[in-house]
Amino acid sequence: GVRDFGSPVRVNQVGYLTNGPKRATYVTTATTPLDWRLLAASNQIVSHGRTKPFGKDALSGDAVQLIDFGSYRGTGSGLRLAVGDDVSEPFDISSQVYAGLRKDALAYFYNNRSGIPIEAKYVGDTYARPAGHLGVAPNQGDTSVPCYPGTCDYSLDVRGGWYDAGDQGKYVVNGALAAWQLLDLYEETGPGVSLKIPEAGNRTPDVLDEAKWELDFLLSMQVPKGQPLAGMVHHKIHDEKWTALGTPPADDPQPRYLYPPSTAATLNLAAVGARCARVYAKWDKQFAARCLSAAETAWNAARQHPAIYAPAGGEGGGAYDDTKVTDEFSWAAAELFATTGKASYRHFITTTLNAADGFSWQETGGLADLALARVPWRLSSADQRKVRQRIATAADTYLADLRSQGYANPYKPADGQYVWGSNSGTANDAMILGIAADLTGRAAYRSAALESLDYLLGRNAINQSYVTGYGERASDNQHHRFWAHSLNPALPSPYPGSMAGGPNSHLQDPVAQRNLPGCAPAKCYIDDIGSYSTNEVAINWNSALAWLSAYADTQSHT
Ligand code: G3I
Ligand code: 9MR
Repeated sequence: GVRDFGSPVRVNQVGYLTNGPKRATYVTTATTPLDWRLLAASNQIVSHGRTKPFGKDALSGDAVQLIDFGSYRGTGSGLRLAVGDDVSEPFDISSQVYAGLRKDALAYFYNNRSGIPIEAKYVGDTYARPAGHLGVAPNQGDTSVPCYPGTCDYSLDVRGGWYDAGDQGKYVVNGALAAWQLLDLYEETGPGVSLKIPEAGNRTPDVLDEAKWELDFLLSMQVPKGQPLAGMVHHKIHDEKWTALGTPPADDPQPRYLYPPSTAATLNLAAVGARCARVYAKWDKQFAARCLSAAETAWNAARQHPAIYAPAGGEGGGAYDDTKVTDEFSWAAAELFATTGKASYRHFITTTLNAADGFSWQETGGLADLALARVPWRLSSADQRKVRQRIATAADTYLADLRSQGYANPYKPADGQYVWGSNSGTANDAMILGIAADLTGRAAYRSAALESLDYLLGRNAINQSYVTGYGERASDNQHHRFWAHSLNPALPSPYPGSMAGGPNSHLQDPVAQRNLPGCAPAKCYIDDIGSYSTNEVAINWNSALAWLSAYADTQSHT
């Protein structure tokens, strides 16, 4: 049947920063300018103007017009935009719109910790749960995990870390990216907000405590001295078979295995380990030294074993397969150079940022430039300029892509298809825009970074906020084994601040295939717990949201 997307007036359902851009999209076949009204909660008209015809938005197929109400300087809550009889979802205008999301996007990580009870005093009764994977029956636990049969003959204590997503596997490649993004968030915004976590109140910033929970796990995945492939890093640890949705971590009865080391996992540990050494130097010297030593060991091991690839496919866990690791070598070299200043690493930095690739768990080449941008003192002024220029050039493309779409979005895939996790594409592109704004001072980049949040929070082709608890029409049924309320009312819905993967043209699960045949790329999304290819959550997606919402919140003070 025809899907009902609610009001044709599409806004950021959370709100707009008082000092930020304020635009909306109106779905209409009208081709001439129309009158819009901004309504206060009292229904009083506080601003008005004319829409701007846009035409057809390619990736949604919608005919739209644009509304710019940026000239309104007031604040308020429960505001709505109206065109004729069409009225948007309500939203706020305030300097505080991102204060809550900034914390909740990070609270995602505590909620998904493995190997520790999630306590009611931090998350409330509904979300509390016993520790998973410490070997308490029926769990097999992560305290002594054997290698997959026939692949090696030791076991490792790999407790802790974050569960990847809706499943309870733990994967090094994207785990390292997620931890890296939280470390970069810290470098971007400083100590930042306080979180409700057991470590709060120690002398380390809470975001670094949260990242350390994952880093400790990542370090534990390194092959010990004396074993074959010593210094390499196991690609992943996960269940032998998929468990059913609605299986909380502590109830997971599956045997778990360490899967063989890969060059990609090894290099990603080298990269995040190097970043860890720089960031924690000020807070925990011992830990920083441990990170650097593991990173250099990993680097040397990867140089000796440069082509060990994790296979595609498999059962009970994600593959995170990748057979091109020149980009992982380059990212690791850049992070190691940034931290140590050793010239020997420079020569291995072979990639630069480009808009088409951006970055993701699979494409890490662009991260080399983002690493270098954090350490200008290591570069000549000519090289600093080049890095800045490359980041600005990518940002120019994202800006143009955003402006060329009816629903402003820096993510605009060249093949016209949205990929699995497309919302992280939006958020990661926005991160690059934010960094470009810092480096160049160009206001247009800042605006575009902020407008990317509008897309994620409701100004899109399906009037959907993709973040639980944020917006009137927010995702609430993401694919998750514990947050499975829609299957079992005794279990909670996703914790507020959890971002769905988002539209995926390739319809890679049965629920999407059944419900979304023929969908326009930007509409290939369904808020159904079964749709893992459009509606899962993941650490490397929420880390992108955490970075972007922290950036946006700090922009409210500039
Ligand atoms: O690399 C190709 C690219 O060349 C091509 O143009 C494009 C379009 O077809 O596809 C690209 O490959 C995609 C790849 O992600 C990289 O973006 C695959 O089609 C796509 O299937 C793959 O999706 C990954 C998915 O696992 C399936 O492997 C997602 O990125 C990844 O985030 C997701 O991760 C899962 C874990 O496996 C298990 N745990 C949950 C987690 C989140 O859903
Ligand atoms: O729950 C799994 C999810 O985390 C993965 O992203 C997805 C793709 O690897 O697989 C999900 O597990 C499904 C499996 O692939 C097929 N049988 C049903 C599983 C969902 O319960």
